[in-house]
Amino acid sequence: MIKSIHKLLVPKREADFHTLVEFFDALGLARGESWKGHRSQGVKLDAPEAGVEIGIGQGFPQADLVVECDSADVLYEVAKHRGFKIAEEIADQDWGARMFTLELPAGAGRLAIFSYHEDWRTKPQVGEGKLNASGKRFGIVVSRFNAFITERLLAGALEALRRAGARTRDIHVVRVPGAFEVPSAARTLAQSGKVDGVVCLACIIRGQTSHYEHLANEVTRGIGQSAQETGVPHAYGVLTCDSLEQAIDRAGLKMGNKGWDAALSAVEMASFIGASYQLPVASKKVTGRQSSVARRKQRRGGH
Ligand code: INI
Repeated sequence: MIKSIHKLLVPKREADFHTLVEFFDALGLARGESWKGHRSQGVKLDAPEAGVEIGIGQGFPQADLVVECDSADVLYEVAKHRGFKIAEEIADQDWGARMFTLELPAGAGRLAIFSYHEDWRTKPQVGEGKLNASGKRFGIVVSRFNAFITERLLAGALEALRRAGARTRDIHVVRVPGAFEVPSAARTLAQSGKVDGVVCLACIIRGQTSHYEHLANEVTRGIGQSAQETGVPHAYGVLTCDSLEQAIDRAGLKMGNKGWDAALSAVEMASFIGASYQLPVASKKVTGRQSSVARRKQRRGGH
């Protein structure tokens, strides 16, 4: 299975290496692994989505690397501010995007940066957080009780946060004895002011306790109350199952892992709440811009 795809840039001068790292940092890519050996050093900068695009025909960006972002205009200003050589000025494209290209230092290639136009008139005004965790900090509270299950939930949550763009150093894991202790630890993390979201992971199995209902209710209530009183998003990754088999099914890595699901809920809510959500105001008539539907149609038809 493919784990990731990275474009390799190897400038000759160390100064260019740092310029490139700072530039991609400034674009908002998330710092991934880095290393420093006796012959080389490197750092990975990850995007929430990456891959290979294969095209044929005309009108493609003339670039070695293509970045899609929320606003090409903002990144255009960043690029100019950092002294990058603009190869093609920012302009509306006939395929519904706004794009510019720049020369990376030391012949590292040409980079195209674009964003699609958004037109609120053609779609309902939907508000939602983004599944982008870059720059966000998360606390994970995980119960040691039923560790066989909860460690799988933890692995799923960590992988989901990393894939959504959170840096490993921005994820803080707290282990507690059992589900009952999860809400108070979650509240402590939320009140620390150092996390944008808390992921709560535990596993309560009916057969294991005569007070299953009390425990499950109390944990659920405690997590909800902490979320509401602190204003910090808490995600509920607590399995309440009739049997160990059921718990195993819900803690499978990748496919059906409640820890993974909870982590993505925390990312979405951290983005929504972190953006101090405001109801969008009906937009003025936008001229010269395409609707997203037209954009999609046109995109299917090519550049
Ligand atoms: N804790 C769990 O996380 N899951 C359980 O199924 C469970 N059972 O079965 O009792 C459990 N009990 C421990 C509880 O959460 C507290 O840690 C303990 O009571 C100490 O406060």
